[in-house]
Amino acid sequence: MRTPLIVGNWKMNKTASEGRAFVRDFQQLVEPSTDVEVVLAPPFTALESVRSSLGATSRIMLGAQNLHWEQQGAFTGEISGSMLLDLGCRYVIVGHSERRTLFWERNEDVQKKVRAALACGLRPILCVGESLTERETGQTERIIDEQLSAGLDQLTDANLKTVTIAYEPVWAIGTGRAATTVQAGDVHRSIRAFVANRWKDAAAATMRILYGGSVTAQNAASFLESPDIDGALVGGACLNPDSFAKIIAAAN
Ligand code: G2H
Repeated sequence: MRTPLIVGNWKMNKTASEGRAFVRDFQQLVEPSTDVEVVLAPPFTALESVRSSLGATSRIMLGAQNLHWEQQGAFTGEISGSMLLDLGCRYVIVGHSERRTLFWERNEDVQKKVRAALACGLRPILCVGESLTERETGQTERIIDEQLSAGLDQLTDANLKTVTIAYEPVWAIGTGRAATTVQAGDVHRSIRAFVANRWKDAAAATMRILYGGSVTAQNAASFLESPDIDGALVGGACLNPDSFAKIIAAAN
């Protein structure tokens, strides 16, 4: 009952013209399908070229990798949710571990960003995940509960319906060392239990929880077969149209 969602997080890769070339190749490989939702999340500077290359009737959606929590004002270098919405974004990634670790985003900041996204009609993809030390010292559940508590704080049932969670173990990101399906499945189940506990079983049953961290065309199917894994947040492997198309095919 949960439509799989595959998100390509381009990170700081591809210029606007490279984005255009990607879409041209990618659209030859991906059949429009109602069985899986696909989101491309290029850098801000390529959003417009990717949108216009996709065309108005494309089923492939646009997402951003970050937003500021204010709508406008003196915040040099920042981008607001309404600006992203105006560029055609439907989704926005919030609290990615690279934002948390390299740009010092705290749970409080992530909370404000989730609320800002929802306030302007964007669907947040809230990223959570533990570091290797946290996993090895048995803190995985506590860390993720803290990230979820902050990120989802005081959300109404209606708001929660538009939120997606992405579980990305920090030690699996860009390292080529993906979590096992058992490790990912365990955490996904505990995330769903967290949501069921704070809201309702129905909210937990409809919540999409993606796995991210070294997903490839080779390992995607094994993750997507797991009943609690509803899609993937893909980094490195989404930069190549062929490998990203294969990951989408695995979700179909
Ligand atoms: C995790 C993921 C995408 P990669 O950051 O968000 O990247 O697939 O390169 O590990």
